Amino acid sequence: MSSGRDPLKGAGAALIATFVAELAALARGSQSPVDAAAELVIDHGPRWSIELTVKLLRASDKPVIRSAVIATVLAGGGVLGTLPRNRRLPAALVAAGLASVALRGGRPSAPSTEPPPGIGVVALAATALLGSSELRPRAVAGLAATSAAGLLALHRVRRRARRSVDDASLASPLTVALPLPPALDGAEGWAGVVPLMTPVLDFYVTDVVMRAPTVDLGGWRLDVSGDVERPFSLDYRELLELDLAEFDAVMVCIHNRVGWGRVGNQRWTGVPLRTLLDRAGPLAADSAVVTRSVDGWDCSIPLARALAPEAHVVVGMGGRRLTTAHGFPARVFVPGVYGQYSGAKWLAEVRVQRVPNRDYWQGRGWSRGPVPVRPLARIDHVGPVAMAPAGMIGVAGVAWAPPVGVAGVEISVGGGPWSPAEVADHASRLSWRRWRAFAPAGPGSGIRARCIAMDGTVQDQASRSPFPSGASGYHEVPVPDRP
Ligand SMILES: Nc1nc2c(c(=O)[nH]1)N[C@H]1C(S)=C(S)[C@@H](COP(=O)(O)O)O[C@H]1N2
Ligand SMILES: [Mo]
Repeated sequence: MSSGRDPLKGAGAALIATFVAELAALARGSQSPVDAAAELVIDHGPRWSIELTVKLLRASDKPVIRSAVIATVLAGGGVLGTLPRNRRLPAALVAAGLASVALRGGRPSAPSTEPPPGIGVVALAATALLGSSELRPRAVAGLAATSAAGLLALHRVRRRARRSVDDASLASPLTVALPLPPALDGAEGWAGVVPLMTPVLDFYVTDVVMRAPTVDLGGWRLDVSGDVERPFSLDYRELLELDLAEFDAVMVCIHNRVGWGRVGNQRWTGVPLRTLLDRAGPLAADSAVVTRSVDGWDCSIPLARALAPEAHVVVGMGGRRLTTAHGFPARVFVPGVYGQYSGAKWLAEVRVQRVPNRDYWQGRGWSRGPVPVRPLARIDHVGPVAMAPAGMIGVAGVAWAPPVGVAGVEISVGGGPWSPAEVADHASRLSWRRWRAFAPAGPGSGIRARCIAMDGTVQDQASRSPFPSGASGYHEVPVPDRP
């Protein structure tokens, strides 16, 4: 008969098993099994659950998914603990077998990141044995507490590996033959505007990996291949020896809601994608260019778009090497299309394909790409500013319309007529443009802003959520009662 304490004992044993599995994975230099399970959830979870997670948690979705995986393992252990003792081991082996198969069938990742086969089996068998043994609950509790501490320590070890790559990146300036003039737009002293260049460490991060891969430069190569005359590959040094250039551009995630910050502006360093494609010689003009990362994530753009001057293989951000979160050592970035259509971070391959590719996000119901970025204005500040005329408050924000650029921004107070805002200089049409205006202070009214693109397009007023082709509608912010 199972005693009332056995579910707890089972959960404790599951925690111990998780620690053992994580330890073995780290020793083998492979991916964390917990992370592999979390990525299975990301890859195969229903779309609404992923969208809800992104919506509710914004930036902290990954730790929450990871905690949910661990909670599920603990609950599983608890359930095993309630089984009659002689059933626990077979049940655990079946669960472990299923888990190992599932984890192995994950992303077509680089071999070194695959979770080790069989680790789940060993770990869960250990769980079952512990759970069914005559070990005193106290002893299990002690071991479980040690395992919890051990899991945290392992998490830190993995994080430290990433930090050391990032520290090296941030300390490595990239030199280009023709640097751009300093990024100034005349809005430096404006109250309430966000920086023209989003600081690298504040720049939004969107990806489907639980941890950014730490690519070892010694073994890294970029393959340019597929339906081309002369496939070739480059190592990091050879890539940096190509003609690097700087460009300023805004990157927008299609998950960005109106008024949100899944968008950032930066000065990027890279080599035109065209340089690589011309060298390889695509066989057919109607091909697609698929960019694939070291962990198998992919997206594709039509060849014509990949040959456009703004399309780049990017190696730097803010004048430094890329950090791991943003795709070290290289990524593809095509300004003007949403991030998920633009290119892979942790780039491994640029492949020209005549047959269409089924991109990662396309497989999840999003619009077939490449979806162009919708012109949008965002209000970042409404409030009193020095020099405001009597009864007026200051409004400030950014607007973007890549690749054509922002011609102007207009604001409307309380649903009234649109009036032009003052816009800062627009050094690059790919970049976002800062703006400011004065508005009469008054209770009960909202301020709206809209972007007018250089090609005359006026920001779409229809309110849309991000799925399936990007959010639209006006950003509206209430006016404070008093100036
Ligand atoms: N390898 C890889 N590249 C990727 C993604 C990803 O999940 N994996 N996400 C894409 C998406 S959806 C966006 S919006 C941008 C985000 O780049 P950032 O994290 O540097 O802001 O990267 C794109 N490239
Ligand atoms: Mo994105």
